[in-house]
Amino acid sequence: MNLESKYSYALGLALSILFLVGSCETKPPTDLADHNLIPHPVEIAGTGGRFQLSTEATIQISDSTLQGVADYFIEVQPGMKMAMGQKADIALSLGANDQQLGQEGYLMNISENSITISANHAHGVFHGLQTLQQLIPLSSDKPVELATGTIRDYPRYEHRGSMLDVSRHFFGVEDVKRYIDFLATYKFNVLHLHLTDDQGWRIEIKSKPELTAIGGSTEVGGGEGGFYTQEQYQDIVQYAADRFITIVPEIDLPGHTQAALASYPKLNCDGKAGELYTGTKVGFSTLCTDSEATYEFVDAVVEELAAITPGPFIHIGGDESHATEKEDYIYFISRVQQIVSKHGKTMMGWDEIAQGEIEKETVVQQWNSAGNASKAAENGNRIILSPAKLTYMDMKYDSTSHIGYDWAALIEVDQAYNWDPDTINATVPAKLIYGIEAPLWTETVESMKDIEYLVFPRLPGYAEISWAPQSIRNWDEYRSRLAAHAPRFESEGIGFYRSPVVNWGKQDSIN
Ligand code: TNX
Repeated sequence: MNLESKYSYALGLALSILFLVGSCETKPPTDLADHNLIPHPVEIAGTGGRFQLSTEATIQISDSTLQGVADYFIEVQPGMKMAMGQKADIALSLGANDQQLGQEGYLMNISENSITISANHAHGVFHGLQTLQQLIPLSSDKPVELATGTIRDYPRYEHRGSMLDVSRHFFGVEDVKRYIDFLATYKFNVLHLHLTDDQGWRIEIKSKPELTAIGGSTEVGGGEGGFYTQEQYQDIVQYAADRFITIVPEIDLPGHTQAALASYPKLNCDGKAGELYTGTKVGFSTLCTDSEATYEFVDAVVEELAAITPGPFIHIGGDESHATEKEDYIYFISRVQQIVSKHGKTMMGWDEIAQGEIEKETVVQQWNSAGNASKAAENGNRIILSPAKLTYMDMKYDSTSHIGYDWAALIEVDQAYNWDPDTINATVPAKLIYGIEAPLWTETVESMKDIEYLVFPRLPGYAEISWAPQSIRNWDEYRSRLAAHAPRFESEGIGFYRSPVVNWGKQDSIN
């Protein structure tokens, strides 16, 4: 090589490095299979071509029931518009003719001419659009090229949820909506709202106004608390439904009830109102289980809550009732079971409820006791897995986390991801695992910023556990996809925890 060609070689190399670095920022992968999708799709294959998506792309729907999902997509991808004519860049349709997709799965085909998403139900099309949104580079004000290929995708579990405790610290409607948006992006379909606890009653019950007037007036630390009017709750329910997310409301009984006991004297066995509580202890309060006034109260609450909850479930808590005698507890749960059924809903409860007689339809949420879950499984109940050691997002990541607890475990991002629901309980058959829920308890969580810090980046991992087949999950591969989501978190203003187990600097696409 002479000097001149050495120079031009070096210049060429420098230019191509520059180009490569630049292209990392602006171009999606050239092979669809090199995507950074979370959750990972069941089947994905590149076909080697390119599709150019213009900034003024048009969307077409085959069926008016898809209007809502198309509108939602247009809202989050400004610049797109509905196609009036025959030809569209993105075509959404029902009638995928693939039973295995169920209600929630979808097929996507990105060809050189167009993108099609088809499904059996609008919910599946919605999921396809969530996938597409992750494939489109951020803030794409120029036309973008997408790799061509096909995706066939459907969830592992029917119930994919997160729980938000709005009792220990109250979070307003806008915060809850932001949380719902987080869930929708990652294809969750349930938000479990922990609406009542010792420190606060957060849902208006019109026939029991003191519950919110007194019981809603404070929170952990003595702040002013708050509550949702029924109209606000219904607004949350609708916002969630627009994103195919079902709200599961929880009224925690018979323990975790100090806010109610402070509001209505007759709920106490001695007939005297309890004191409001703003500390963080658990297990000290109980409704009076042998008084009929208690069951009239529960009936009134469940009746109003059922009337404003379109989803099938009412969660009645049932955890940590250490102040209730075991036989009283068992009697109480069976009475509450009847009340929930009478109002047309299916009961859910924390794993302790399995100690008594519960109906087969009841869903048991395992957080602590594998023994309770096994008993429920013997009875044929469906189980939701929320093992505290693995899924409690209020647990610290490591000893340096500035908020959170550590009583169950320190849960680093890899530990949160690296487990198989099928091996949690030797005695629970896989077919009874209804799904996964990652709870966020808020004793130490005071603001949206605190929520974001504990939830991100663990939440996308729980999404993948509940969606993707175990056989395609692998931490080392997942963590580079997770790193590639950092710019997305940033563009949403999400203050996430930059876990040292993820190589945030090494992003191989703009995702
Ligand atoms: C246990 S989990 C609780 C909650 C606390 C949480 C704190 C469960 C069913 N009960 O009341 O907020 O621990 O980590």
